[in-house]
Parts: sequence; C-alpha cells; structure tokens
Amino acid sequence: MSNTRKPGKQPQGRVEKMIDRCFFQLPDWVGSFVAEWNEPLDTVKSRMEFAIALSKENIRQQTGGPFAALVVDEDKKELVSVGLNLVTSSGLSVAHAEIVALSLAQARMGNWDLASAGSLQLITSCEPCAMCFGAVPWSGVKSIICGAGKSDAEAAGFDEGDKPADWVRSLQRRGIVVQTGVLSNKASQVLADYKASGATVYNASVEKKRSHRG
Ligand code: AZG
Ligand code: ZN
Repeated sequence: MSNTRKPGKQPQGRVEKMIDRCFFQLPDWVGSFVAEWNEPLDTVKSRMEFAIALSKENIRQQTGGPFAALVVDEDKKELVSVGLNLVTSSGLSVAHAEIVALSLAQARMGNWDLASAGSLQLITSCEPCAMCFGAVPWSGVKSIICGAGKSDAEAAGFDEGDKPADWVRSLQRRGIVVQTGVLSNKASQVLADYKASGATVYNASVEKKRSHRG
C-alpha cells in the first residue's frame, strides 16, 4: 500500500497523523516515596496503609485522582509495582490505579500472565470500578484486597460503572481470593477529603440515559 498523498488532499474520514503509541508513567515523586516507606509489607493491613498513603500523596502532588494500588509478591512479601490513578496527568481514561499497577507488574515480569510469576496480590485503596473489575481475572493475580467501597467513590462523585452485584463471588469462582473493607474508614476518608477539596472528578461527559426500568 502506497503512503504517498497528493498535497492538500486528505483521505475522507482519516485524521491528519495517526498516533502510534501512548503510555502512562508514574510521577517522579513515587521513587523516593517508596524508598522512604520503611514498614514491612507482611500483612494486608500494612499493604493497605501503604496504598492509602500513596493515594493521599497523589492528591497532594496533584498527579491524579484519589486512588492507589500495589502489586505484592505474597511469597516473598515484596513490592512488585505501584499504581496511581493517572487519568488527569496522562489524559487517559483507563489510567486507573489498578490498571497502572497491574500493567507495571506485567512489564516488570515481562509477562502478561502474573500467575506465572507466583502468588501475586493486588491491593487497591478502593474496590475496583467496572473496568478494573474486568481487568482482574485477565491479569493473573491470585488475590485482591480492597479498602474503600464503591459507594464511597460514588459519594465523592466518581462514576464507578456497573459491576455484577455478586462481583466478589464472580472473582472467587475464578479462584481469586477477595477481601473487602480493609481499613475502609481510613480509605474512604481520602475520597471524602478529595471531594471536600473541590478537586477534579474526571467522569466522561456523556449524558446518562435513564434506565428503562425507571
Ligand atoms: C476509580 N476507582 C478505583 N477503584 N480506582 C481508580 O483509579 C478510579 N478512578 N475512578 N474510579
Ligand atoms: Zn477502575
């Protein structure tokens, strides 16, 4: 196929220049924040404390929304990756904390299947939205630990999408261990503080249709 174009002639329905890549990158402050976090990541509570601290710092640094996640190797008790919500700083709607953490873990392992890397756990400061819920089984993590709940994120103004009511069971049926409500008061306070600060809530601007059921 020829790439030559007549000057001034634009093929109908095509953009001037196709973009062939996009990416997200953790902000510079994360390296030193992780290095200075001296607490062991040996319990789900200690991991959640770290995720909550990261979510607060993400707000303070104005690098994204009030959500953070980690991937931890449960056998080695080691941090594999950190994820932050980077929607506003990357301009990408998929840059939720969980997607960033899972993607960076996969990049680090050089494998899209984290199950092949042992027993990896996703810790998220807030339970996954509809998109991130969908990403969990394909990531290969063995367990997911959640802090705040969907209602806390929604109370702060975030559109979390529609998950099946039995989303926990649905992951469990796939052999994924799920624990919700870990340090939930502390985690939900971050969302409430974000709302109170008047910071950006980045929902898509599509108009929602009323349900036909009313
Ligand atoms: C979100 N919910 C979670 N759990 N994580 C994010 O990064 C989000 N962004 N918007 N809602
Ligand atoms: Zn999400």
